[in-house]
Amino acid sequence: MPERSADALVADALSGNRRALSRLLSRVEDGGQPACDVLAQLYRHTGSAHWIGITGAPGTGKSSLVAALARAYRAQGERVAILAVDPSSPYTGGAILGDRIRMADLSGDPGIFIRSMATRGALGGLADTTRDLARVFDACGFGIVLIETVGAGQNEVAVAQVAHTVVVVEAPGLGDDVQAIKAGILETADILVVNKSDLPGAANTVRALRTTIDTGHPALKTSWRHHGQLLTAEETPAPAHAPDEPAWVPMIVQTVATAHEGIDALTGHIHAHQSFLKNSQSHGTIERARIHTELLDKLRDRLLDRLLNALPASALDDAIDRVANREADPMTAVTTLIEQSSRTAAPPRPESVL
Ligand SMILES: Nc1nc2c(ncn2[C@@H]2O[C@H](COP(=O)(O)OP(=O)(O)OP(=O)(O)O)[C@@H](O)[C@H]2O)c(=O)[nH]1
Ligand SMILES: [Mg+2]
Repeated sequence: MPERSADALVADALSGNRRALSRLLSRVEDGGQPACDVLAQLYRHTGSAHWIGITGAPGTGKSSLVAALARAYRAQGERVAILAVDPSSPYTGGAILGDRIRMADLSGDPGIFIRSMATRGALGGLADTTRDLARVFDACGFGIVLIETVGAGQNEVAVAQVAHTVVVVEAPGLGDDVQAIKAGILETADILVVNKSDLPGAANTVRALRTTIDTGHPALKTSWRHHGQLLTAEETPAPAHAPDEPAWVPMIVQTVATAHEGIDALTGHIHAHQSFLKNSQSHGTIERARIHTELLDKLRDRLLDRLLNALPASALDDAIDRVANREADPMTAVTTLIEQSSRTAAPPRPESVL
């Protein structure tokens, strides 16, 4: 079957066709120029959805929480998209969110769309792809986008940070100290959930989290930390929030996802964070900081791609050899590579000369 044109596919997906939406998501996930074409058309339709990242150590109950949240948002009349990002184990078929049964009663609902995302290679691009897929849902009228990702390391933290509101899930009994602290994801949290609060030890987990927050959570110093850290320290001239503006301090919510307990409190806190972001004096600054980072990342990627493509096949290997053999230092090798690429770069095609 011939590839549908970007125009037709986008129009069908925007009008609510689920098959078209599914194909659009695949096209975006596959990347390259076809993805760029559809994203360029979709972008102006984005900006109304709230993206909620659900992250935390394996087995804390993220999928259960996502299912419970999806149900709660459906009851509020929202259309809900669920994006499951699993960096380690590729999902197959219906094994969505690692638990078919839990999600089964959601999958017949036309107001819910569930998509799992295999990583296909480099983790570095995962956050980018997640952002692009969330944009597809956003454009297609899903007011809530739930992004589940295992908070296991820096790359997964980057995925969580794509979201507007980051919910970090903890559970009792995962060890003496709070797991997320080790993984470095606690400081990205806007809301902390102690799930499995029906189990012994929940109160201890809450206490440990509260102590951590009270003793110097970055949010107590800057309200824009997880958004603001998109800027490097040198690039950040001053806190993005107005000095007299209250900072957002992460709240702790206890839930029993499997029994739907605490879920309304959680959606309430998510809503409060959404309002905080919207009403914050620094809203525009935060948004610009996010765009700034995304543009720099994309520029870096594109320029690197262009440079590598313009190099003779063995140039990079030769440079590695020279550096390894102490014939050239790394910076000199890079300078040589840049010179080589501009020498061998194909002259611009006439039609692309402005
Ligand atoms: N007792 C209790 N068990 C729960 C609760 N929430 C989830 N579980 C159970 O914990 C197990 C893991 O739940 P999941 O929702 O798959 O956890 P997850 O964090 O998505 O797991 P991964 O995606 O594998 O990291 C399942 O057996 C759930 O039934 C809860 O609130 N209380
Ligand atoms: Mg899961």
